[in-house]
Amino acid sequence: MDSGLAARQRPGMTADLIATSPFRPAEIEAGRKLFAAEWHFAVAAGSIDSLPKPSRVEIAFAGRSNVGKSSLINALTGRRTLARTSRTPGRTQELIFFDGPASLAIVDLPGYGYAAAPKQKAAAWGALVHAYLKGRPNLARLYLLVDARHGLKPIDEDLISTLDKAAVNYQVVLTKTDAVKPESLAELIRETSAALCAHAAAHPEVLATSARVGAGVPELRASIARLAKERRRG
Ligand SMILES: Nc1nc2c(ncn2[C@@H]2O[C@H](COP(=O)(O)OP(=O)(O)OP(=O)(O)O)[C@@H](O)[C@H]2O)c(=O)[nH]1
Ligand SMILES: [Mg+2]
Repeated sequence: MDSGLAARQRPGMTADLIATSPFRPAEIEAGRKLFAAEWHFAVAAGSIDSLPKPSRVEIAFAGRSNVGKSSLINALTGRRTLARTSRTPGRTQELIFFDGPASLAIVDLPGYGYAAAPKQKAAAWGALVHAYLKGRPNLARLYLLVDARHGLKPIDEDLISTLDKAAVNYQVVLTKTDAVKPESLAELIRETSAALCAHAAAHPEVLATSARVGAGVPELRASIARLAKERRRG
C-alpha cells in the first residue's frame, strides 16, 4: 500500500486522488525526529477543572469508540503501551494528555457513539469534550479519525458541526487501512474528501493510516511537525 496516499480538493475540480506524498523528505525527517524524542503521560482529565493549563501546543485525536485513536498515538510515538488500547469500545473515558518535545502535547479524546454506554455517561462525554473544543486557544488541530472500513457516519457529523462552529482546524485521518482493499480505500478517500470540501475549517487532505502496519504514520508525524513549526513561527 502506498503510505503517502492522500487526496486533495482543487478549486474547480472534483476530488482528485494524489498518490504521491504531500510532504518533502525534510518534513518526513522532522516528523521522525519529533516522535523519536521522549513522549510521556501527563494527566487524565475527567472534568473541565482538571484540564492542564493551556501552555502547550495541543494536537487532539477524536473519533468513534474503537476507531483506533489510542493505537495510532502508540504508533506515532513508537511506544506500544503509551496510550491504553482495548477491544472493548469506550475504554478511554477521560481526556488523556501526553507531553512531548517542543512544548507539544497530544490529547487522546474519549470515543463517542458507543451504543452500550449509559446515557448519563454519553451526555457527560459530550459536555466535557465540547467544552474543551470550544474553549481551547492552544488547540492547533484536531485529527478526526475515521475507520476505513466504515467511512464517515452520521455521528461524526455532530463533532464536525461543533468543530465548524468553534472554528477548530481539523483533518480527517482514515485508520485501519490494512483491513481494506486499495480500490475501496481510493474510493473512500475520494468520497470523504468530497464530503469535507463544504467545510471551511476542514483540512482538504485526507490522510490514510494503519497503526498495525505503520502505513501513513511517517506522513502523520510530518503533518504534526509542520503544525508545530507553523505555530512556532506564528
Ligand atoms: N486491523 C487494524 N486494527 C486496529 C488498528 N488500530 C487499532 N486496531 C484495533 O482496533 C481496536 C480499538 O483500538 P483502540 O486504539 O483501543 O481504539 P480507540 O479509538 O482508542 O477506542 P476507545 O478509546 O474505546 O474510543 C483494537 O482491537 C485494536 O487492535 C489498525 O491499524 N488495523
Ligand atoms: Mg482509546
